[in-house]
Amino acid sequence: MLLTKVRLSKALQLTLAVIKPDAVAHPVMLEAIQQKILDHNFVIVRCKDLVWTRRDSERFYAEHSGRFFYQRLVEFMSSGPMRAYILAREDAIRHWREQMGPTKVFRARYTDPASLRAQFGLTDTRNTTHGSDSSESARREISFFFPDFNVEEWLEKEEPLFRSRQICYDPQKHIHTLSSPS
Ligand code: 3AN
Repeated sequence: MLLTKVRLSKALQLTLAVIKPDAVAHPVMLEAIQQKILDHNFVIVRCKDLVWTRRDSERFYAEHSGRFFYQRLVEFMSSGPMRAYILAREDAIRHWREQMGPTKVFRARYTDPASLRAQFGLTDTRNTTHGSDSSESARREISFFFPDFNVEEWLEKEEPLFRSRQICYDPQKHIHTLSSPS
């Protein structure tokens, strides 16, 4: 367990972040993305590795059915292991999307060369990461990936504790936990 030095003074927002199969397949990319999450002071509330069925992929991306890239997307997202996180931070949704960069890798390389998609993205489909784009989609997506997690309850009970107590990082489980009150 590592004690972190993060001071969390502002209200924490939750977002859903996913490392997609293209990046999980490469240990160096996976490690770099995980490090970026820690370096940018996100609190990792939950983390899990999972593999989607094609049906999971179709349900999650239902809003894109009919788009030219839909078949390619659902196939890719059910092609191998992914890592999903619930992240907390002040303005977490915007900050995580900033770290990802634009959807299109070619554009990302021009406009946001330090972003994850610019650095590691292969194509517009295989673009390393996912992040919720609003608090409504964060709620929906968190419950899609973590059906047992209660957003309201966490915001009410855990959020104040994460802001008032010291937190520790568990490198084995890849999550932050509260240190015991002194
Ligand atoms: P973002 O992930 O940046 O929020 P969305 O929600 O528009 O982007 O698209 C969901 C996913 O669909 C993207 N992450 C990407 O994998 C895929 N996608 C979006 N646009 C394209 C495109 N023009 N060509 C290929 N794949 C795309």
